Amino acid sequence: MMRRCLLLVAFLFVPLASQADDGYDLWLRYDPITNEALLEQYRSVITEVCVTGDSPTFAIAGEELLRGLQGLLATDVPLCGAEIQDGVVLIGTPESSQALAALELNNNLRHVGDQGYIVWTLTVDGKRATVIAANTDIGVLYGVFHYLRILQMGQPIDRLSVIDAPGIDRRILNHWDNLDRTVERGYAGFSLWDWHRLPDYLDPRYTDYARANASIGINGTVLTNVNANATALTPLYLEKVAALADVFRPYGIQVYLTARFSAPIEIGGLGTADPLDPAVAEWWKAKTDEIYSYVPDFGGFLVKANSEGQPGPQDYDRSHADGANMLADAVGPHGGIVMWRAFVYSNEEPEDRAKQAYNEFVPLDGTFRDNVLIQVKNGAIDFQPREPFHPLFGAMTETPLMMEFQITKEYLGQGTHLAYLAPMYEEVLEADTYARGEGSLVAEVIDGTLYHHDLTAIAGVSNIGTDRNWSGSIFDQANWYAYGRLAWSPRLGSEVIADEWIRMTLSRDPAFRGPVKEMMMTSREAVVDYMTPLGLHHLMARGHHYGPGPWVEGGPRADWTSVYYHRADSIGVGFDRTSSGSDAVGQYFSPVREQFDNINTVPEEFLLWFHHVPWDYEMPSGRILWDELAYRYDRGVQAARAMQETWNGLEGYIDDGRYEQIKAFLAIQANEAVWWRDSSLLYFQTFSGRPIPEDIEQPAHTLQYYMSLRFPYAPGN
Ligand code: GCW
Repeated sequence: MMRRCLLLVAFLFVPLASQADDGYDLWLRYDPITNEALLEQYRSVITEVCVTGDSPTFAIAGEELLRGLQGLLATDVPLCGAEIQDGVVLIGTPESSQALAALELNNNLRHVGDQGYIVWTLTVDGKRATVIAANTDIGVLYGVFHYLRILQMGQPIDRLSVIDAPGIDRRILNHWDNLDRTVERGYAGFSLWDWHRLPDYLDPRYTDYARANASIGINGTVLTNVNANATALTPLYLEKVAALADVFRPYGIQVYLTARFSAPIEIGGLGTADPLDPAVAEWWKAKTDEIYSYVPDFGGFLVKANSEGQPGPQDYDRSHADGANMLADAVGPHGGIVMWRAFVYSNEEPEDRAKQAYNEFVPLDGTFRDNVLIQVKNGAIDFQPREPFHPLFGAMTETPLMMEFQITKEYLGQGTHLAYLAPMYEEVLEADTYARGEGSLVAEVIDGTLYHHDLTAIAGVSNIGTDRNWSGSIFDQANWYAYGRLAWSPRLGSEVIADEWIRMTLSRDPAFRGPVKEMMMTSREAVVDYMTPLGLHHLMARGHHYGPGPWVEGGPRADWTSVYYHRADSIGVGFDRTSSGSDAVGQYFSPVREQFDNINTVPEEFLLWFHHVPWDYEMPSGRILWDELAYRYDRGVQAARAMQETWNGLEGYIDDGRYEQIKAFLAIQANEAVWWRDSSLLYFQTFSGRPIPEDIEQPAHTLQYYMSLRFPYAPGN
């Protein structure tokens, strides 16, 4: 009896910190501020909230502000009455608020366009006020989120002078979601879109999804997979799409769809999808008009054509421009756009796959309609842990190019490994193309400043699914967050973003933040090391891409094998893309071209991307290539273990639910890093014929063992 009582007592007094949290609230937790001095300061500056407009977006902005303040200040902040008081937080536009109009903010608002805002400390009607003002309702909502972020970051708020607007106009998520709710390369459960129950049942998660996206400025979503299904364009589905669009609209999020190029045949009953056939063009026009009748602010189409088996204009000997322009003419009158993907390569084409997109698209520059963007992956192969920037950036002057990043970690450890991707995004955005001389950054191609394009966009392949924590793992939420932040401000540093995310999502305690930021900032480099060091790429297992597969060869096409990319032989390893090899370097501007071409100047991280290097080549470290490769693989393992160790020392700073999941995932990562290192070294050893350096842990299994592992139901395939 006694024992049972004790147990009961113990059960009742579980400390708060250990309560399990599932991560659903993302970075919008608004946990109470515990720093007393700061809290007092905030409470003295904020006494009431004044919401001056009455649109659905205004309602959301007002609710969010109250919710955020209530959470952070742990007190109810009242709404203003007819007379405002000292300490009012006033949100509005010059149209919604006479007080704001009287302030003559127009000079400043002129600079923020239709999405930006100002957050200023001002005197309004003789009262001390914080003004969140914009030209549009959505600008107000973005301003509110910015303001709440300032509070979440613990920054001073008594003299605010924020003026902000997005660097890129369309900041879009690409969902590779299928109508059966599976998600291609998705590691966070199934698709959020519950097609079968739509439009009658609106899952509350649609609203939460929109809110989370709006909080980081994402304003577009492509609902369907680029490996497209024409059924999505039938009335049955358009009604469902419209229901989602209605939920998203007040959050400033536009809906887009993927267009299956052969839809006129599949759902239109035509005998062809030839873009120059008038009946085909007519069909798309009518279909597009129909879509706009359901979704009046429909954003437009995203198209994957003549790539990996998808139909396209080349099936009819037409060009990508013919295909894109036909669709552009259909959406154009409605203000829609076409995002035409440059991810095209052909098995029949003998050219190095890295060169094909450039070869295909550069000659078409100047032939696309004004409402067409070419959507280019960050690198020329495929979302590898590290790739040099795509040579198309800077190479097309007449056509707006948009960036496609992958947020879901198809090639970076999928659902479990910690790989904070912002440093990778940043590396690409900050890369200098030299297209117009020094300082022609990829970021400037994307934000339209380099070639003066008004139409600007960026896409991130979503990592969102039905998992309670949205992204499959807590740290993967940071990649969604970072993508949104960089899409808004392409020059914002990855470290700043990590800091924001940690404070908002995990803890404000400096003793926790420091080590966690360190983990995040080093994580992607660790993945590069234990998977594909020194410029190696595409060595993942076949199909699902889970785990190592440097031995993958044969099968339907050469460019779907690992041996195609690493080219290991008894002499050395690496893909010769120099001027004497495939000459992929020739697609870059000088002096990048010469830098990559020369083995003495190519950055070490791209060595084997561009050069076939002898095993005994002496590296800058003084080691021969083989030994260096072994040390890099091992360095990745050590880094993964270090992250694990750091985390194990951080128990108690956050709730047990999230803590334990992260802990388990880091253990998986450390084990899989060993798996990558050992299997890869054993495999490459069959070519190098050299021993794995003695001071490196030796593999626990044989190469045959690693090669025999099978994962038939690995997710996302
Ligand atoms: O990375 C590859 C993926 C495919 C994907 C393709 C693409 C949607 O393995 O799953 O298909 O790229 O980007 O089109």
